[in-house]
Amino acid sequence: MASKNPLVGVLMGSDSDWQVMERCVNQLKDFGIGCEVRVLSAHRTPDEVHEYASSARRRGLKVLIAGAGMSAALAGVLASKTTLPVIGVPMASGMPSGLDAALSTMQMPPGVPVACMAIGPAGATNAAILAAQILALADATLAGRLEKFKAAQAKKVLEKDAELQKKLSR
Ligand code: RP5
Repeated sequence: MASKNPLVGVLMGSDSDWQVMERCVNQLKDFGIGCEVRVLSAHRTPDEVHEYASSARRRGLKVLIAGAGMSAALAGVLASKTTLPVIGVPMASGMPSGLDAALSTMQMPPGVPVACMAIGPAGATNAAILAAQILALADATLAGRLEKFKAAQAKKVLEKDAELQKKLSR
């Protein structure tokens, strides 16, 4: 799957990660950000991962997002072969908590940074928002969409608060 001019590459280590990573892709779409989506594994298809990361900047991509579980190496291996910002999303597909993947994603050695998100669905959504915020540094229209997103999010919480206050005062 690929948009016409993808700015974000969304990768996942297995198609079993798609159910969670779909949230990331949907959030990018909501912001109007073109992306391409691939299943590539740092352990099972290392050559393809290297090739993807090495060519990503040349092909016009600006941010890479990698979802992976268990001994999650995908984000780190991408980061080792590109100067683009890499965002990692740990999947809870190994240890029930996903702690294995979270540690693998966040414990990168100095010199090879990966921005590690929360485990699972929250991380998948946040990866898209962080990618949007990076792209918005040079895109005022996108920055405006992010402002609206944050305002709508705050409005929802305040509405819930008002509802709860009403219930409690009965
Ligand atoms: C990781 O191993 C993948 O990212 C996935 O989360 C996990 C399990 O993969 P499958 O055995 O379901 O293909 O590399």
